[in-house]
Amino acid sequence: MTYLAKPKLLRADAPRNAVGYTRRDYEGAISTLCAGCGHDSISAAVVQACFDLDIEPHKVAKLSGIGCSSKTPDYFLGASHGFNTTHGRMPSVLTGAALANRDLIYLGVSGDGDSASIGIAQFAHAMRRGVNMAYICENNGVYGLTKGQFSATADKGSKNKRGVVNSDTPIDLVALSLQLGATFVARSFSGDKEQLVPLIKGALRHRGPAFIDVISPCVTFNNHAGSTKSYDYVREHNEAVNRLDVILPRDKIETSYNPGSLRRVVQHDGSVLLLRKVAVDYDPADRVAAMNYLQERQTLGEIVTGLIYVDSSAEDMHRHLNTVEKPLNQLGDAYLCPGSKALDALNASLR
Ligand SMILES: Cc1ncc(C[n+]2csc(CCOP(=O)(O)OP(=O)(O)O)c2C)c(N)n1
Ligand code: SF4
Ligand SMILES: [Mg+2]
Repeated sequence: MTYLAKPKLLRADAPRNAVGYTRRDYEGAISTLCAGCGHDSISAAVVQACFDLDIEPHKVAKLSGIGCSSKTPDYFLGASHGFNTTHGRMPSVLTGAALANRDLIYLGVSGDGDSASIGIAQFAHAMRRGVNMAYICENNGVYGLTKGQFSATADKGSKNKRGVVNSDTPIDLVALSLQLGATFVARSFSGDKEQLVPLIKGALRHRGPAFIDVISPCVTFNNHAGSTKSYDYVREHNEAVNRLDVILPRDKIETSYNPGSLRRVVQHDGSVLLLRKVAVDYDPADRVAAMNYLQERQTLGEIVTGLIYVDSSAEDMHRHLNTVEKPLNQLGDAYLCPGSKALDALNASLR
């Protein structure tokens, strides 16, 4: 295995965030993906989001499955916890890690093959169980790593590089996550950093299952005319419903926008999602309306992007299961083994 480490040279005047880290501290190994792959832009957006949010790198656990997309956690947050699972199994491994230690920020990275084919059941259960995580699907409509077969998110009628037409109905992971109970749902484009970085920030600060579908062109196998996941196609059909800013509790909200075109959503941790409306009638707090809107726009051939749904008072898996707050590896013997009297009382309560 080749591991390409970045040189450690750092400018003395490199800007530092509130916890003393430079942007470099959030980077990882040098990417081995194809030059121009959308996935590399998503990695850069993750680096920017974590730097801006003043997250300490050791407070993050990044998990992925298998695919070019699932390789990317190696290219960012080099000082964070990481686990590259098997194909489609990121959600269950992440769920287990989150149950053992709820103190970390969980970031799951996956691809459309990893999430919508082999891992679709895992994806579904992580959403419906309310796992507290930011789940990013780097969606290029193909299995990039295994040389460009159509994935389950490829649009019906779209063409592969050799001109073969896809005849299967696509799975829309955004629509599915809404139906399954995700409480922060967004779609973006790897070529739109201005939209993507705040969405990742909002997802990382959200308590509950936050899902972001990022259309991320595969320049080697799916960037030709006839593909609906190419740079040109997505730029031409991208319909943003809103634009997001994330304001941390310590920051002052200063904006020059007309209040009528703004919506403020306060999350559990006090951070504020400031949504600048683009589609004036769009309400991101209405799950059913969001589902209808997606369907309507999809039939018109549009790709809806932005923050599609958010429930700022959502509950997560820890609340549902009443889990212990302390990480399991920090619980002492007295807590884990309360003695025979406690066991007798427990047994008696079950008789
Ligand atoms: C159990 C299993 N089945 C199949 C494969 C082969 N395989 C590796 S990656 C992949 C698809 C990856 O597609 P996607 O998640 O969309 O990632 P991309 O490479 O497009 O970013 C497949 C089918 C595997 N590694 N393991
Ligand atoms: S094959 Fe496609 S998805 Fe994989 S690195 Fe190359 S451009 Fe990216
Ligand atoms: Mg893919």
